[in-house]
Amino acid sequence: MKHGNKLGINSRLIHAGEFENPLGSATVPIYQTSTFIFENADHGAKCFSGEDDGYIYTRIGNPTIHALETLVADLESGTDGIATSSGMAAVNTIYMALLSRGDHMISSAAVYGPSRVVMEQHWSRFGVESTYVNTASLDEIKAAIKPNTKMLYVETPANPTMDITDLRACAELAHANNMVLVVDNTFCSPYLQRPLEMGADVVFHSMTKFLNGHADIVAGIILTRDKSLGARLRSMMVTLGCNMDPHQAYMVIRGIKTLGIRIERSQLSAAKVAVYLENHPKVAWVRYPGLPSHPQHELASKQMSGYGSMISFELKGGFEAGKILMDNVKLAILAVSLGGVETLIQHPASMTHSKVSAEAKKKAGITDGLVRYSVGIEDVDDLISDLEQGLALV
Ligand code: LCS
Repeated sequence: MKHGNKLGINSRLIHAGEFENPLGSATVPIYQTSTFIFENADHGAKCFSGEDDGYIYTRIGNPTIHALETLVADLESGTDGIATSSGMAAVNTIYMALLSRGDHMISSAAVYGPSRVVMEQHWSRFGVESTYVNTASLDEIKAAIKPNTKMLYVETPANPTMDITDLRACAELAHANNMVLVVDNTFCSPYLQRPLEMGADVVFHSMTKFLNGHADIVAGIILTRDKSLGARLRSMMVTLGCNMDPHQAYMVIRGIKTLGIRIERSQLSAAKVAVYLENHPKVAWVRYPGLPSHPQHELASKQMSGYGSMISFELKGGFEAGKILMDNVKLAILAVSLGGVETLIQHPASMTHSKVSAEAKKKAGITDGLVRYSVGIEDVDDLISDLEQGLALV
C-alpha cells in the first residue's frame, strides 16, 4: 500500500491492497494458475519452509487473491485477510480453527440460518456446544457463559431481525472471560462498521453481498488484527481447501471499487423506503436501524457510520399478506441474497432461515410474517411505486 492508512475510505476502496505489478497494469491482473514455477529445487524448498515468501500453489496463495486480502484487511483495519470460497466457508473455517471438542460458544440467536444450523447439526457431532441468546442484551450473554465458553459470535445488524449488538461492550465482556469475539459484518461492510477497531478479534464477511455488490459471485473473507490468530485461520483455510479462485478475487476487487457510492445511494433510498413503509396503514412494524422507532437506534448511531440498506417489516395481514406482496412486486426481485445493486425481497421463515427450528425462530424474533427487503440503487421513487402497487393488492 503505497499511500499508508491516511487516505479516506473511498480512496482506499480503489487504491489499497498489495500486488506485484511488473508491467504497470492499472488493475490487478488475474493470475489464473494453479501452481507457480520454482527457480530451482532450493528455491522450492525455501518457499515451503517459509524462508522465501514466493508463491507455491493457488490453494496456499495467489497474487490476485493476495491483492483482495490485503485490500479488505486495510479497509477493516486488520493485519490479515484470508479469502474463502464463500461466506459459509469463512464461518466453518472460523469454527474449526478456534473451537475444539468440549468447547462452548455463545451466538446471537438471530444469525444467518446456516451459520447456526451447521453448528447445531454438525459441529455438535464433534462435541462443540452452543447457546443462542439475544446478544442485544449483555445480561443474556453473561448468563450463558460457562467455564468452557471459548467464543462469542455476533451478527450485527442481525439477519433478518436487524437487532443491533453493542460491539465494544461485547469485546470487553469476551476478553474478561477468555473468549474470542467473532463478528459477522456482512450487513454493514467495512464502509459502515469496523468491528476490529471496536475490539473484535475476528471479523468475516459474505463478500457475496455488499463487498462484491453485483449478485454475480459467491465469496467470503476472514479478517483479524493478530498475526498469530491470522496464521491459525489461514492454515485451517488452506487445509480445508476452501480457498477462493483468482477470477472470483478479481471480480470482488472490481466490485469493491464502487462500494462507497453504492452504499451511499442505497442507504439514502432505504431511509426513504423505511419511512414510507412505517407510515403505510397495512404495515404492522418496520425494523431499520435509521428509524427512531428501532429499539437500538442510538446504539446503531454510535457504532455504525450509516444505517445501511437492509429493512425488515411485517404486514398487518401477516404471512399471507407478505406473500401477496412478494408475488406482486415488479421491480424488486423475489430472491435470496442481499447487498447488490438490484433490490431483492424474500421471506426468511420459509427461505433463508427455513432450516432453523420453529422454536428457535420464535425465540430469535423471526416471525412468520417477516419480509426482508434489500434496497439496491434503482430510483427510489420507482421502488416506492412498486411497493405501493403491491401493497394495494394485499
Ligand atoms: N453471513 C450472513 C450475514 C449472510 O447473510 C450470509 C448469506 C452468509 C453469512 C453466508 O454467506 P455465503 O456463503 O452465502 O456467501 N446470506 C444469504 C441470505 O441472506 N440470503 O441468501 C444468502
